[in-house]
Amino acid sequence: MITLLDYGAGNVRSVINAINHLGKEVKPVASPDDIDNASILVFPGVGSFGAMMESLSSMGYLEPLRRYLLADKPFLGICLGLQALFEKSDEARGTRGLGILQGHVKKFDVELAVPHMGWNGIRARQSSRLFNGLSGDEKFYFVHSFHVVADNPSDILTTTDYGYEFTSAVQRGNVAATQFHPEKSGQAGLKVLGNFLASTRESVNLVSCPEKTLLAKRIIACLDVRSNDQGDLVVTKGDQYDVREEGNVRNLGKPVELAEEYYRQGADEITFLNITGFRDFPLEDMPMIEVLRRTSEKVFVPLTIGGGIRNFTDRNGRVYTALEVASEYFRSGADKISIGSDAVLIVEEVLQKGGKTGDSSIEQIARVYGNQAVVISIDPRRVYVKSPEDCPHHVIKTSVPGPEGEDYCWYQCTIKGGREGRELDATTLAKTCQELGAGEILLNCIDRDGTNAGFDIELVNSVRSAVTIPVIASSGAGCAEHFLHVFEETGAEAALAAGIFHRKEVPIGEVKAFLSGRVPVRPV
Ligand code: 1PR
Repeated sequence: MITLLDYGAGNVRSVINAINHLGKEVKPVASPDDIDNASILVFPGVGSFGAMMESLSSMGYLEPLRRYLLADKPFLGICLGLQALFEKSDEARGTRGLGILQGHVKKFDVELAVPHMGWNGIRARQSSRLFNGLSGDEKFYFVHSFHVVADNPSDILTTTDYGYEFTSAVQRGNVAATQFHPEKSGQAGLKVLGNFLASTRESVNLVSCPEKTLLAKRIIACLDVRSNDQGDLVVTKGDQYDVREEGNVRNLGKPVELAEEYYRQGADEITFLNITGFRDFPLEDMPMIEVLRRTSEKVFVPLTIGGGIRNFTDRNGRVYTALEVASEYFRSGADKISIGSDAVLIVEEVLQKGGKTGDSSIEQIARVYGNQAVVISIDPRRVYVKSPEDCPHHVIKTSVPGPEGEDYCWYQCTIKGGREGRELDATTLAKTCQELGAGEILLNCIDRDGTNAGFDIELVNSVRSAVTIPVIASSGAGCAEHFLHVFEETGAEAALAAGIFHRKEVPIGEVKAFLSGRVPVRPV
């Protein structure tokens, strides 16, 4: 029996699913005694350092946890569960950590996107039983803005490079902890977790030791999901957001099966967009929750879900907050949620009021689940203008002139799946959402969606240069070269596609094989 320390802050579903997948049962900690009685303890920290330490303290877990660690019983900390082992963190000055390991936690000080999000390598500093079956060339999934600085070099198990070298895993006796998420790192991560759970494994060295580790450019498969006219939940795909063909909703397959297939092919992440979420309330659309639950039992890479995350009053007058909707998605296995229409309305209000309110869904969800868990999905459409003075929005000079020879354009935000254009541009939206606490931008493009004409490089550059959080370029991929273009010509951290994967034109493995050696990718 594996004991899981969950202080109720967020998604531990993925960790439970991964442990179950490895054939072990999980018992969540329900009282301080459960920690004293544990024989193998896994601690996936979620949220922020201050909130985590406060919760551990108020639930009476701090002392039993210290006792457990000082007794050198088998322990695996994940992400914040690694940071908790240290003395203090810049994220919550004045709050003490467990202090089992000497050192502190500091924010990334780099000119790169923060959070450090995606698949990066490791360089081993010592042998470990966690390394059985690994070569040292694998990449693991990271998502964090803070990293530990260990005073004692003998505690460092691995380091990773992101702007500079930082400690990505620690080990002292039977206590180990990783900054990366083994439960979200595909087969390599499952090996690490499996090695930890099988206490009999011997300590081994990694054969390979990269001179420099590189953050991979992520390839994301997107599944637009909705009910068809027969009421079945299907993966569909639009051309410029029109998903109907001869009057019927295009049916490209079953969501769970397709997600599993893309995981096997080497997708670095899977995104589900509940595309009618703006009109059908997701908590009444339970099949989508079920899709997420079943997918997360078999797919061990990050899962994002979007659609319908907003405040809602049902027909009985019961009020649901966007935070409640998001929480249900996280409980069902989502690692990130994406907000589309509501983000536009929130930013309009912020701009109108001249500042944040503190209670928007973006701020609330980021506070509870962390910035990295909040993705903003933008659905912009190109609007041509003759000169920048013609409109109050963020205008760019374009190399693709408009129908009347216009040399300038702006990208208009839309809501309700592109049905309604608003007086707001994509760049302003992205910047404002970052200020509100969003951790990533999913940048679609209605003009390119389903066209196979390639990503809109001008749009990606315009938004990428306005924010410091990662940007996912989306819409228009028609061949492997398009992925190379978007990575070479913009600073996008990830590229998302749907149609070419669904139509089986270019499998994910082929995209990665083409990119390999040109840009860093996670090997399939
Ligand atoms: O507004 O918070 O309820 O979220 C609704 C979500 O559903 C938004 O993220 C929005 O992008 C998405 N959505 C709504 N309507 C559609 C539609 O197609 N009719 N999906 C839609 C479109 C675009 C991507 C697509 C890429 C890549 N989103 O999902 O996968 O364009 O396609 P390609 O590679 O085939 O070109 P809310």
